[in-house]
Amino acid sequence: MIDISVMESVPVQIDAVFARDVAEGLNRELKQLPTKYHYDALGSQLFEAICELPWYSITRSERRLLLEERDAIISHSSNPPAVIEMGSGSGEKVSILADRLNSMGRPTTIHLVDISKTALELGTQRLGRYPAIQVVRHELSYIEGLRAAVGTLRLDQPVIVLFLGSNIGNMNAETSVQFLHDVHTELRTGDRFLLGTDLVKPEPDLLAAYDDPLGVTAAFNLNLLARINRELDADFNLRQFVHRVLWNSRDSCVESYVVSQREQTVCITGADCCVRLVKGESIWTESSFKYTREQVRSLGSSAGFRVVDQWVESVSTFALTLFEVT
Ligand code: AVJ
Repeated sequence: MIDISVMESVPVQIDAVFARDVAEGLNRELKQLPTKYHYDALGSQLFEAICELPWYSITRSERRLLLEERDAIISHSSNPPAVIEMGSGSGEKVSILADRLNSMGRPTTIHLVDISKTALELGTQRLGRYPAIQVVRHELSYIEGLRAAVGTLRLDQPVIVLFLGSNIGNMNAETSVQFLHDVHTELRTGDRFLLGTDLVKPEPDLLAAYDDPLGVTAAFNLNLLARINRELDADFNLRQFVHRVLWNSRDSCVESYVVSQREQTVCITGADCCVRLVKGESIWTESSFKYTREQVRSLGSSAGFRVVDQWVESVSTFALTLFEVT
């Protein structure tokens, strides 16, 4: 006799760091889950879908600006620059620059830094069509990946580091200043840094961007619970949670939560813990900070960068700011 129940139970390989982060966040007074865990294979694909939503303008605005300004961005020296993108995702943004670099005909290297394997695969595939571009991937966190990429550069090769898509928006004021300091530390005089930031806009527009009527963002957010179920052998009942967002005007960020629809206990076996949730209790999952143009410039300046230029997409207000290490 074959024991079907044994055959059907898929062994769960527990990632100890993920387990610890989840247990730690859920045992806080105000429950939270780390934002970066949204991006498993499904989460990465859901994010790509978000970028296509009419209510989420970041990606389209940035694409327009990159297309319009790519010569100003990459042609500051006679040598084509090496490009390093932190958080490259599917590689769609960097491919706009790659296309131009490729047509310049002189070989260069693009480094993709991302914690998502799926993202790196998509990015490598996309850049594969440019013969003059060599692609190097780094499955690492932003700064670790930046350091690894910088370590491979020739001394005479200019570099431009990209941090696009308002990825910086997931960092609070303190963390973002520290982060830009860390980026600055890794670079040499003359190196450039291009930062994409979403700007403050009317509240209804911000809320629709993070709570779209198709429910794609809700799926993206709730997938975090589904991922914990899959990878940490937990029993979140997804039908008992809803996606909620609010605009925090004091801190200037959109906050995302998953909210428990009733009193319930959830066990995360792989993290050795059970947590009790009351009806209406929120688990914080993400903050997306929004800036003014001046705030972006002074953020870079306070980290030691010189502002070279800033381009603003006026329709939906998004900014690309180009910095240089002096
Ligand atoms: C990838 C952090 C820029 O905050 O706008 C999109 C992620 N979350 N919709 C953002 C996200 C919900 C996104 N970033």
